[in-house]
Amino acid sequence: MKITVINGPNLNMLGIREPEIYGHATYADLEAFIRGSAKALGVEADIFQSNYEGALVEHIQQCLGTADAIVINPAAYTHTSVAILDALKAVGLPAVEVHLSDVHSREDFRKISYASLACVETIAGQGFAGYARAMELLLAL
Ligand code: CA2
Repeated sequence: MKITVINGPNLNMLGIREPEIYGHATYADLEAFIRGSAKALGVEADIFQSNYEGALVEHIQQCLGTADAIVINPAAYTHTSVAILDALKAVGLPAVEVHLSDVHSREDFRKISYASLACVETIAGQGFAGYARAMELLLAL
């Protein structure tokens, strides 16, 4: 099974700022965690990060025919992007939305997720473990 993991804007800043919310681990640590979890589950993981909405949309589109499922943390675009929602709907692959922090216990605007409308599940507040859980869920589908 091939799973594409897509991370949105500012996640490349992990470990550099706001450790009280996102922890001390870096984006490279997150990539290593995802690769390790994928290996343990016996799935192939392709990991992509961008700060640009259009690049995220294009990467979602490229999943058509190249991936079996998507794990996505759209970061701030979660709360604003109809384009990312439409791209997820367009490819029609099973997708799970992941957030490192518990978006439901933060500011009101973080409680709104457009991406969730195209996802089978949302996992929030579990840190890196949320990505492993998302891959596990997709494998079980
Ligand atoms: O909790 C999450 O995973 C989020 O998707 C992270 C986004 C935020 O906008 C969402 O509401 C929830 C932020 C991405 C990471 O931003 C950082 C900023 C500074 C330092 C480290 C990370």
